[in-house]
Amino acid sequence: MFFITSILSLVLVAPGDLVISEIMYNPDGPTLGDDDCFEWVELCNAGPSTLELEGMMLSDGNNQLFIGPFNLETGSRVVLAADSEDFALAYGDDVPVAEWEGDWTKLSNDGDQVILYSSSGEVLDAVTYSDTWGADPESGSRSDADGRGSSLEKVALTGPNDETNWRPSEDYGCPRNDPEDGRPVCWGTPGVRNSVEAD
Ligand SMILES: [Ca+2]
Ligand SMILES: [Ca+2]
Repeated sequence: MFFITSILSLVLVAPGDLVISEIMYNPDGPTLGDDDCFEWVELCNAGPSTLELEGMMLSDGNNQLFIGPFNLETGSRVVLAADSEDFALAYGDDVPVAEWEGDWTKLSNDGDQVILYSSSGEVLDAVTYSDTWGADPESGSRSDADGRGSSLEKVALTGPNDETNWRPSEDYGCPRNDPEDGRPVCWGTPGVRNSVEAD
């Protein structure tokens, strides 16, 4: 039975079914903490069927991690966290987190690539982000996702992975303030719909 289920999941998953929907690449802000403890990536099942994530791989081109058993229903999201215990301390225990083995895909604070592979090695999604995404070149202010509390969120889940379709999160659910300008800061929306999501 396990064999049949595995084959079915291999057949059913296709590029676009499972998307990288949110990236916390620089939590080194005034309120969250170290990269090694608080980086995370959210995946969303945008396809028509429940997906088994076991054996899928996330890579930044250097480090690779392999996702453990996790059944992700259509429309649902799951988080891969650099450190699941630290993640739970920050966000609570209610956010679905998948276990993984291997090396955390350390996400550069300047820009990096995040590549998601199926268990059969097919590229399902790939994002090459930059810390310029969400920055304001005119004022020179850096992006809210660049160590100021926000994550980077995908706007249209079926849209392109470029700076027109990724923005800093705007959900000011966190009751803390940026010491630079006093604004409330956001830690993103792990496990739930993105604050800037369009479809
Ligand atoms: Ca980082
Ligand atoms: Ca989200």
